[in-house]
Amino acid sequence: DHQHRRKRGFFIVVEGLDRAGKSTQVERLAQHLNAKPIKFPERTTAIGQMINSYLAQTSELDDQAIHLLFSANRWECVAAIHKTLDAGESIVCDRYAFSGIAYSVSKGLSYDWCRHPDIGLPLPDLTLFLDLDAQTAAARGGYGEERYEKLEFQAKVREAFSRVAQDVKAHGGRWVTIDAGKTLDQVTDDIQRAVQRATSSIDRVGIKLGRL
Ligand code: 2DT
Ligand code: MG
Repeated sequence: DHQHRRKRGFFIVVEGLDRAGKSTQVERLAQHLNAKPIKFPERTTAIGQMINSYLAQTSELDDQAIHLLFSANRWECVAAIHKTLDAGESIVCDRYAFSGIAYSVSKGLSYDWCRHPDIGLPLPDLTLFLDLDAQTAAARGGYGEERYEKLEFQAKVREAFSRVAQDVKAHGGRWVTIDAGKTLDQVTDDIQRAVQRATSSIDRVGIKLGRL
């Protein structure tokens, strides 16, 4: 019974284009909250290894097939996510189903089709979207050799993310856009403020974790 009264951890997702600064900010936020950092794709599982070789361009897969693998990669981690949150530990997650939708829609798949396999996954308490225009992201340099790391494609992804944001908000999710064009420390500050605002309101009303 005391298990039920223990506060669960917060589930916070960080999204954005490649080079928006997600890895650094996830690391900083996890440290700040004493939370567990995780990321998708989780490349170490059997499914994750298939995703990794697809991203590294050493294998080819149909757009639909890789979309479903990304989703399956989340589903195989759901039990561990719940276990962590139920134990009272918060999670800061680098990419989630919103990347799944945005990247696949940018290839021309339908929005509704892309959304379906992730229905029922835990809904984050808060999603922080590190927003940066594709030109600025590209100018930061360091695009690697991975699939999708091209200016033209990234511009489409940013458009797709704005549709995802509207959809999430329409379904009662908390989505906060952060200007990722500021300095690292300013972005860290903005993130911490947004998290503070969101988590204090969750504490007050005791909202349970929802579902996508
Ligand atoms: P990283 O560079 O962050 O490791 O991401 N992606 C990611 C998808 O296409 N679908 C998904 O569901 C997820 C989670 C975004 C690797 C690339 O994989 C893309 C960039
Ligand atoms: Mg990348």
